[in-house]
Amino acid sequence: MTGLKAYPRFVSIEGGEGAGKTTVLNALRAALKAGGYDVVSTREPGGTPLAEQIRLLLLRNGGGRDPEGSDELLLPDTELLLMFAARVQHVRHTIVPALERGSWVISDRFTDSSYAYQGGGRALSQALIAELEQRVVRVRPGLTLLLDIGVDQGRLRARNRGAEPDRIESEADGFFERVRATFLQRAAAEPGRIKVIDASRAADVVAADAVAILASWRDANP
Ligand code: Z5A
Repeated sequence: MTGLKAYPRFVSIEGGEGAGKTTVLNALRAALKAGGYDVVSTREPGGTPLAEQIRLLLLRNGGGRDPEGSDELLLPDTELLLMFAARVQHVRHTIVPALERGSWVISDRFTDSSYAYQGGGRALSQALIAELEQRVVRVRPGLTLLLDIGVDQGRLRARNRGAEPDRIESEADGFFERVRATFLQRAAAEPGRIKVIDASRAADVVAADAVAILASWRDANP
């Protein structure tokens, strides 16, 4: 991981669909605030006005085609570059300024999602993703919580929410199996940073685990 600056107060939450990232993010935020810390919670793709516009482009569902009516497909390489374009805006305008002020930053997804979805799911080059990470992102979280859940269970939870699936959520199960496998490979390769949490359990149990991991991380990185 040469060339990447790790910020101890930068925490990302990763996982597949329906893993419960939103619930965990709220619990971490509440725990830090109760300890008197300033917290910025944010998400990817998104986190700045421009990056949120890029998110709309990435997630709108036309079966991969332009919903304005043309038959132009959003290509996998375009998806990757748009994810990184949004991330650069997010890092420079939101994340690094907050960290430099001394705040904690909790992000719902960060670069590990690009390795998992574009690298694993779409089978794009992991080396290219690493190059983009090193050259344009240049930062990484000190701590990443990976909420791991079986694809069927996660998709069922997401479906039960009742919202229309977005463009990426409309992918087949095999895509999400590759995403999950890539997240787990990354966790095995970086056990010091990426902590795996069994997200198949009840929401309060998962949140309590996440808060406990954050508390010991915070105590070790005051
Ligand atoms: N993406 C990418 O491809 N490349 C990248 O680099 C980045 C992102 C950064 C948008 O992300 C998409 O962008 C995403 C990856 C891609 N596409 N997909 N798929 P997102 O994070 O906004 O979308 P998401 O992963 O689909 O979010 P989600 O389904 O909302 O997941 P979640 O936030 O982890 O779940 P949740 O909203 O907290 O919970 C889902 C439901 O389950 C909800 O009704 C909860 O009440 C319920 N829930 C939560 N926890 C539990 C437990 N423990 N038990 C029972 N029920 C629960």
